[in-house]
Amino acid sequence: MPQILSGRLIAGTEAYAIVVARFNDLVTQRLLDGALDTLRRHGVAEESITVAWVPGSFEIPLAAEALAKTHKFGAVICLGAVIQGQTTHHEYINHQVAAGIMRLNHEYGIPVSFGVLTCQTMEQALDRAGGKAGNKGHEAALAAIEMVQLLATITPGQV
Ligand code: INI
Repeated sequence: MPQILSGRLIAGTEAYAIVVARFNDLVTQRLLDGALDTLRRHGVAEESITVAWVPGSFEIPLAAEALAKTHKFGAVICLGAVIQGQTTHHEYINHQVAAGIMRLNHEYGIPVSFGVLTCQTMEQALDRAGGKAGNKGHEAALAAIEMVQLLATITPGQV
């Protein structure tokens, strides 16, 4: 029989940090609401949640790193909404934010989840922030909980 490891979706006592970008806050406030609702529903205590607002998605990795560095959090959830404009500006933001967030996962060994929308239109973004395509804030929070629980099962001597 193989040993099957998977993270339960019941939060433990770990604290969670959320970094959320103010740019396009019509969308990001909804992502934040989705993430908070998910954390609460899965058992994270109110006092175990910290929310940090940053100006735009480009600033997310720096704030997430500062939070990870405190070693107070089991995971950091990153939320933003990059919407394509008339130039290629969004491409630079998207790539750097995704790479920055991935780097933090490896550097700090905690889940730093990617709830940053990369959309062509505001309509697409709203669809993914509680509209007809779900809520990516919810997904990012759920992924963070699952990964915290999974990593807790992967300890030397247990696997
Ligand atoms: N930031 C976003 O979060 N979403 C966007 O769509 C966006 N656009 O399109 O410009 C955006 N720009 C701001 C950027 O994240 C930084 O805050 C800014 O460049 C200052 O560093």
